[in-house]
Amino acid sequence: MGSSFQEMWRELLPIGRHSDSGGYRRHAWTGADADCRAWFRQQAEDRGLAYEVDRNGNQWAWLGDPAAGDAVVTGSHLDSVPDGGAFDGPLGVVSSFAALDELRARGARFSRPLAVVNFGDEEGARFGLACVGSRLTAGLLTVEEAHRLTDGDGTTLAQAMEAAGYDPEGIGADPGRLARIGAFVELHVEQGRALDLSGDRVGIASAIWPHGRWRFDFRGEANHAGTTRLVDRRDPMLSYAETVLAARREAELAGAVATFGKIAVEPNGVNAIPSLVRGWLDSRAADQQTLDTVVGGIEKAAREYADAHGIDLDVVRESFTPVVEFDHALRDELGRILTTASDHLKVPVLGTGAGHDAGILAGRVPTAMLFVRNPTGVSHSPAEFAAEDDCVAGVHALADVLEGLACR
Ligand code: HGY
Ligand code: MN
Ligand code: MN
Repeated sequence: MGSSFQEMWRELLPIGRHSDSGGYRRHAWTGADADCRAWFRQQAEDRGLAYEVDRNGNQWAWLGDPAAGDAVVTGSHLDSVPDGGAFDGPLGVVSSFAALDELRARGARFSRPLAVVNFGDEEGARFGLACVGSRLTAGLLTVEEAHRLTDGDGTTLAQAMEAAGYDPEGIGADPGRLARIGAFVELHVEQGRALDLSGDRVGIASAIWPHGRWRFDFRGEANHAGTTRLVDRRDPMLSYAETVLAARREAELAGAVATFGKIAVEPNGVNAIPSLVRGWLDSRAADQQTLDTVVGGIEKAAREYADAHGIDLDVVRESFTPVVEFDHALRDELGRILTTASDHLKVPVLGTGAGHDAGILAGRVPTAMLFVRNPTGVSHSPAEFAAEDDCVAGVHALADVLEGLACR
């Protein structure tokens, strides 16, 4: 198994890696994404698995007959945030194939169909909405909404899919496909240090915090940076900057998180007062009420700052994912399987503030997640890391889980 994991990992490593930053730019429907998809297809074919792409561009590799139903599905995503790390997403896909190899080496006999999946556009780096592939499949993103998505250059999702050789006319909810899934298990690198602190290699997910993305458009007046008196300016950058500080304050007060990580400025000239500052807020909290309080507080502050500077403000919620509680029965079963298989291994149960395709599917099929230790907790950064021993432990754990679920 170790060698199959390492070989896959080595093959995937150079794809979409930016030479200056060392981070990954595997954005949906780009050349790097196509290379990742070609890699997935090759893995499926090398293993004699039935390869298919669903109507939303998600890739599947099947062992057994999907039509038999009650399938056990595992996998994750291969796309990345801008300058992302190597592990967020790919660790789950590579571990899925490696776990399957391990089960075959063990001589496992499968009583349920098994599939490995690569969900498209999990990070939403290009079109601004996370988990597009799984949201469409689950019917949580309508076809009309999907067709309204555009990237920073004005390319629509449909145009991007078409350019990549996929049919955007076919996208939409896929309840028949979901009905054939009995359980979905996503393995993921931990995006925090809970496992490092507890001294465990592998954990099980309990819940995902509710989270969303809001776009704040501050509109003022473009003018000359050298000749416009300070008192005459309508500079949206000022209210934006004050709003960033307010976001930090509100999040601290509530024990939540709030981040402005992306900004667009017009006209974006060094010597011009901006006419528009567009900032995207990502905010997450342990519960809905707290999240509402935080975002409400940030918006209220933003309006006050905008008024004070003669700035027009529009706030649009671009996406939202409610709290996700993973299926308790499946979660307990994973705990039982792992503690039995690994001779009473301690497997902590952890919540997370990160979104996942597993969270999107959780409302439709029994879903669970495994986390693999991340010694620094860093994620969405080139510095993201997991030790090879821990990745191998994750593959063993996933193999045990798949065997426990699909071979009984
Ligand atoms: O943004 C997130 O939480 C996820 O990594 N897509
Ligand atoms: Mn991510
Ligand atoms: Mn991820």
